[in-house]
Amino acid sequence: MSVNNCQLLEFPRILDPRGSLTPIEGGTQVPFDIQRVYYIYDVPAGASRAGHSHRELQQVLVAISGSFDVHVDDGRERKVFHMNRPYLGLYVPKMIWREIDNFSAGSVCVSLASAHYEESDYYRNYDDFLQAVRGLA
Ligand code: T46
Repeated sequence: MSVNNCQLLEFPRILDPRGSLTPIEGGTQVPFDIQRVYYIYDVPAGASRAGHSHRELQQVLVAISGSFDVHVDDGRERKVFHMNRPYLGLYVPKMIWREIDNFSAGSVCVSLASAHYEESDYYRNYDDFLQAVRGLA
């Protein structure tokens, strides 16, 4: 898997004098069926999240409110995405190391995930991730 497979997805925006609405449908706006949604909020200044990879899980990360940076790494190349629009999602496929930092005050990161939570799906140690990536290459 390559960081070039990490892509920004633009979701529909239904603009209205009452406010804006963005629908996200699994299998249509995101390239998998959504099995789980979780969100990260109340992040203290200077904190970072993630710092791991998934063996199989695919996700889409959305800055529903505020902004943050997502650093992605395939073991060879790295990229950074600054997320700051509620109608943009970052697709992160399996076997990509990710870290999230630079959260603005009050920001909320929503994750749409392709599977239920499974701790055995994680690489939480970077060296283990690198070994796995090299083994697959
Ligand atoms: C990711 C980034 C963006 C659960 O019980 N259920 C869940 O669905 C999740 C995601 C976590 N947990 C438990 C596991 C840990 O005891 O919540 C605790 C914190 O999880 P973690 O340290 O993995 O949180 P982050 O913010 O470092 O990472 C999470 C996701 O785990 C990960 O898939 O890509 O958000």
